[in-house]
Amino acid sequence: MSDTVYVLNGPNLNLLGTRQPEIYGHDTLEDVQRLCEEVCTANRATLEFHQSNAEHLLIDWIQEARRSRGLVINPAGYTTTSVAIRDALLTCDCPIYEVHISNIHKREAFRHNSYVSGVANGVIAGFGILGYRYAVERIFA
Ligand code: CA2
Repeated sequence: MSDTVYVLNGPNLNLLGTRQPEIYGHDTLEDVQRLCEEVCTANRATLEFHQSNAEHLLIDWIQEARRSRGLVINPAGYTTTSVAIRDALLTCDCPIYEVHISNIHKREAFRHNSYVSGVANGVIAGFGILGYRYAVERIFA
């Protein structure tokens, strides 16, 4: 097991803070990275923080994370579509936490059925970007 924590972000999350602030808030993905970095630094761990709009890149990072300390993932739009991301997560030996900035259960029905939740150790939704901090803290708890 390595002392690296992976935090992965799916499609369009690079736009965080620039659109739909009523749903996603005003913080940017750099702010999210800073939160995660603080927790990792306090626990003498290394952070691998990534975002991609490409499913295959997310899968490559999940495979890298297989023997890491833990993996936090906001699959964004791939949450409800990607069997391939679920399959990759199933190969992981590390704890997996799924994070959503918004409360997906309060939103449209098509956002409710996550392929990831059934293979995650925990799911956080609706806590804004603090959800990422809680998930990374849980890895060290
Ligand atoms: O609440 C979340 O974190 C979501 O994973 C965000 C996804 C959405 O498809 C999920 O249902 C819930 C959307 C990410 C798009 O992010 C944007 C952020 C700001 C502006 C535009 C898009």
